[in-house]
Amino acid sequence: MESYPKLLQVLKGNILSPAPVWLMRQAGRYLPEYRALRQKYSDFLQFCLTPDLAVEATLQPLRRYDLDAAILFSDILVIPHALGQRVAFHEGKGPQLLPLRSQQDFSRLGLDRFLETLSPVFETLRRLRVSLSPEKALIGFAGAPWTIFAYMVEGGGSRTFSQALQLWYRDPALARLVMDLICEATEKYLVAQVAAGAQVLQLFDSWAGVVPSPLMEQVIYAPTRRLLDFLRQEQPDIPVICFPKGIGEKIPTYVEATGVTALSLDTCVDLNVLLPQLSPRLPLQGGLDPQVLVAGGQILEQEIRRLEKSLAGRPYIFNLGHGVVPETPPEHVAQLMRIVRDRG
Ligand code: 1CP
Repeated sequence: MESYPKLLQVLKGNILSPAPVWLMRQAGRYLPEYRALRQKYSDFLQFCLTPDLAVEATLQPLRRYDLDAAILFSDILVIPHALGQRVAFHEGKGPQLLPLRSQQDFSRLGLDRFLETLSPVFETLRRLRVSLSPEKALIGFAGAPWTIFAYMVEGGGSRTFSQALQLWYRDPALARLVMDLICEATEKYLVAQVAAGAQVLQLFDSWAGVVPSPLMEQVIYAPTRRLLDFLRQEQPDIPVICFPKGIGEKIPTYVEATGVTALSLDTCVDLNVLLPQLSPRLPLQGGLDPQVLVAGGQILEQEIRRLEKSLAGRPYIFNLGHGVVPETPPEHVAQLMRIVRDRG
């Protein structure tokens, strides 16, 4: 049992104190060694699809901090890329995709070369599994179907994703076709990640919060349920953590409607209101405001203790309520680790 990853113990429903810890976006731009590595390669997608680089970027934060898990270094937008959509990352501008708005745009996409295009990701996972010590969990991930749909239809980041929402009203038949393709692709992708060594999966639904209530069933609940049912059937022992960012008071409905096995909390939820509505057995993760990590110092300790107090008595994995932001001082992550570990 000694070397069985603590993260997996919690995901099976055990309560550990101190809680295991990893951080969303624990690799990336706040680390000088990542910026140095990244500087040498201009194309971010190719960076993600080069195992030497992706392995190195994944391991960088684990060399600095005693994190309980490594998360595959990649991006959620490798799925549209592998389906044949044009995806580009421009410095400072975020991702840009050739927007998918018509049946004709849709007809250019397909699964023919999907797994082949993503094969470097699987190679990265295989190499990571052998280089990580057995007590470190290896996390694979994908965007949740709606968040991928949002980027594919909108053509890039957006505050509202109005084009993506419009498609459900304007041409629901096409919207469903696109969503089905994304679900099928994501199923194949995640099953292949598990075959390559991922022990936990996380689904990032970063833009769940922009979806209006009447669309929630079609756009969020049904596709997520389909994906989780499929994974449970194919890989019954692999826990899936879902991160439906920004859905607030809809969380209990989301849990019920999708059958999630573990839930990652954003920074908006009021735990005093939410927790009494959730089963005490549901493993939870996250919640710390990434801006508190930027601030560091006393407020960081206060907020960590407040979270731990709220979540005491539940299976809980320490994490942020969203990703580490680039301006985070790396010393503050070291401080976070000391505070979280100093317990139990
Ligand atoms: O030049 C660079 O270095 C690009 C910056 C960058 C990085 C480091 C991007 C572009 N993606 C990533 C890595 C990444 N993305 C990881 C692995 C790193 C880790 O977790 O340690 C993961 C899990 C993601 C997931 C991701 N990509 C999400 C979901 C999580 C979230 O933050 O909400 C989303 C929405 C994306 C899209 C994306 N990719 C990159 C950017 C800047 C964005 C966001 C664009 C936007 O604001 O719409």
